[in-house]
Amino acid sequence: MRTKIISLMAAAAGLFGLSQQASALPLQVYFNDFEINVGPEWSDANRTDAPTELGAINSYYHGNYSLSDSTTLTLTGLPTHTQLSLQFDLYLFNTWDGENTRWGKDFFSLSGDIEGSWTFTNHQPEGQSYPGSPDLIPYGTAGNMGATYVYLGLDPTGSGDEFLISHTSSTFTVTFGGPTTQTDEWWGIDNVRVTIDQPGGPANVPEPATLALLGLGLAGIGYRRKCQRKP
Ligand SMILES: [Ca+2]
Ligand SMILES: [Ca+2]
Ligand SMILES: [Ca+2]
Repeated sequence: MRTKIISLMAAAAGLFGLSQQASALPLQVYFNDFEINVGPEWSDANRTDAPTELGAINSYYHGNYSLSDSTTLTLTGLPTHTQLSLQFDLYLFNTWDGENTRWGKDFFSLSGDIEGSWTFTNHQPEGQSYPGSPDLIPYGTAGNMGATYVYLGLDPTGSGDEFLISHTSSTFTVTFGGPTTQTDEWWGIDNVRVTIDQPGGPANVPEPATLALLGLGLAGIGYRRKCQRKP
């Protein structure tokens, strides 16, 4: 499949228009750049090494997917929170046809706790429903869409946008869904990051080291009381 890649377009989730804020939530509860593995929190384990030209930015990503393929992220046991932010990079490979009705429409969708669906194109005159403007990074040598990719979103400096939602459940689930009814385009995701707020401020959430010291303190109290009961 790699040899069939003639273009690549990438987008960050936040630029889909739900939010233009930089991530401001303080507690990161999940991150995966897929360099090691996909992980059991995902419903599917596909993992692909990126083209050489992407190597400086990304290497492995979660994909490839096409047609009605989807992959679902499920996080459980989240601490108390009222807001949740999702960020990720989306790589769109080959000839995405956007709003073109003969060869599309080609959709990428989110469902579950975050809902949305957008068309993308890298060559059709009808355009796309996705409102953002990608950054252009040269890919290959020819100056046409077949030899370029478009990169949007989370960059190596860590900036980028996000989906920011009201969320209180201890479980978060989102499905990244298929783009198209055809077979000549596919996608992958990378740098998936989930952050939550901390009601009352970070000071109310003990860090692991604090919890360990607290545990030692309680153990010490128990030991002292045990000793005091001895005759
Ligand atoms: Ca990666
Ligand atoms: Ca196409
Ligand atoms: Ca198509």
